[in-house]
Amino acid sequence: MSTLNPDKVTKALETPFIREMAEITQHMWRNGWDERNGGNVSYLLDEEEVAKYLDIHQVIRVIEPAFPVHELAGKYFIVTGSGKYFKNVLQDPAGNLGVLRVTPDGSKLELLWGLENDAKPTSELPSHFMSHIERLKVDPDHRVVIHNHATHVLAMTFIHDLDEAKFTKTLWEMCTECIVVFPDGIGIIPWMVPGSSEIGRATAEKMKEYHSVIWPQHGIFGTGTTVDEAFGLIETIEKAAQIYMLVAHHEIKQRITERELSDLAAAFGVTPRPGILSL
Ligand code: 2HA
Ligand code: ZN
Repeated sequence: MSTLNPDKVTKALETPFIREMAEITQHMWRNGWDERNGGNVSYLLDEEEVAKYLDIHQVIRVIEPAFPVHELAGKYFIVTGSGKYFKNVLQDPAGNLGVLRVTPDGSKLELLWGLENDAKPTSELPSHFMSHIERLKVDPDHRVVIHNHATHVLAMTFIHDLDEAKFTKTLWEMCTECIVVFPDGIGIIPWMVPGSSEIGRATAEKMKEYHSVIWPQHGIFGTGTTVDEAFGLIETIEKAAQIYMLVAHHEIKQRITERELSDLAAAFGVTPRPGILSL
């Protein structure tokens, strides 16, 4: 690693979206969800917000994405770097994160800040970009995609049926707040090679209907309108999966019933995805 200039790091961390990225990646690493270079984050930014802190007319270099992203033309993102460790983001934001703008024709990415020493954007950029495209169609306020290797979610994919309805119902049953936090349930794709456009397409297909998608024996994608929301969603799913892994091999003496899940949803004004509760 190059020698770090403490003033440069401090200045970078004064930029709200850089600080948010540095803090959230640190949280996830401390949770044990992002060993080595595991995990990646992308966050759609407003041009005005970026222009407050960075010179948006100064393109550092041009990066070729795996495929053109016309739907995201002109949009700004802050993303984690390929092969970078979440553990290190806070101490070296510019080496581990980058701010990118998609060119007007959607064919290239312009680097405006960070990704120093010729670093590249996350290897999962196809999944992130395709997920942003689909989530934005459903919710214009959508902003954030987070991928990590949440431990108990991953563990659960070894021992639980991967049917989305069954998986979702089990998670809803684990903690009272779950049905309120993710009434739309959880999407699950088959095991696939990561980093590819194929896994990106499969993930994004699920994002048409779900805020969160599980990659069996790998990890989870969570989305939201803010970093807190996307992270909070993953945290809640991970907590439910943890409870499942704690109780799965024990005799269950009582549980939240379907009637109670229904009552809960009604009390909090959410509509559970149809086809999961049999009431
Ligand atoms: O290496 O998590 O899915 C980053 C990843 C790949
Ligand atoms: Zn991963």
